[in-house]
Amino acid sequence: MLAIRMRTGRRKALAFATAAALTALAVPALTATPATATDTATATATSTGATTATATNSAYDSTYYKNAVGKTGTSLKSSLHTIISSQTKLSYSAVWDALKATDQDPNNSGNVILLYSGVSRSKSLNGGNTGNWNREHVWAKSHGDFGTATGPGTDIHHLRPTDVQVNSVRGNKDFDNGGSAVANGGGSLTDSDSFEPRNAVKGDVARMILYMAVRYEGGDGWADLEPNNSVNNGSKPFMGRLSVLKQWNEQDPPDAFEQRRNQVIHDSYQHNRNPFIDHPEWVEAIW
Ligand SMILES: [Ca+2]
Ligand SMILES: [Ca+2]
Repeated sequence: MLAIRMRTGRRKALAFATAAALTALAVPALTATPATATDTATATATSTGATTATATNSAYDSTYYKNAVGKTGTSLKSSLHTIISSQTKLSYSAVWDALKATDQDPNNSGNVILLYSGVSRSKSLNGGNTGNWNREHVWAKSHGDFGTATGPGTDIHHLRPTDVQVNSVRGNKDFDNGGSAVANGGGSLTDSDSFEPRNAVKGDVARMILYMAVRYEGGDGWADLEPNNSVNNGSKPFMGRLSVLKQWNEQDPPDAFEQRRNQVIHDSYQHNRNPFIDHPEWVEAIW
């Protein structure tokens, strides 16, 4: 029953996404794009035997997402903003323990997986020295100047364990394709104005950035965070490059690790969800 319901739901989502693309009279590639993202996400859930994810999406569509399902564009973004803004907020010091749970290595409960390098490292090696892991703000703190006060700077949907030195290389660069290999970066690339994470987390990065754009709309004392197509955003409350983030969302659909992470944040910490992990096709529906 649940599987059938999910398929129906996804077909509806696909129909909306396709209709939106047709309405926009976009280039032909765009009409095919939502189908690819949707199909891949479905296939991933099936191939990993993630019946939980199937039931989860179906259940949340009729509850958590009920005021968003069926919408597109600014209407969808606005509804999702209202939904995900109801959350518990963490202090920056509480983020350490939260990340030990959300990013736990599925093969070693004493370790976390580092986002950019893919390395498994002991949970106890958190800190600021070489060989430690620290709290990377995927939406760089300077892009909107939110720092580490309780708010966007402590929102664990975009905070991830990273190697101290790789974190330093990423700095506050925007995301884009290209550059040379980052030392111990697991295949990540960088140049003077951008950072390209390893393939396995490209979609994760895109969905984190777009979560932040929907969650923070400027009405709560924080900057209105938005994606754009630039790579020299500096301290402006923008993050690029949107066209590339959309590609990454499609080429790297949510996997079991990312879905579990979303669930742990929802169940045990912030009690809100990243909608783009549950519905990657909503990226195209909004942007
Ligand atoms: Ca991924
Ligand atoms: Ca925003």
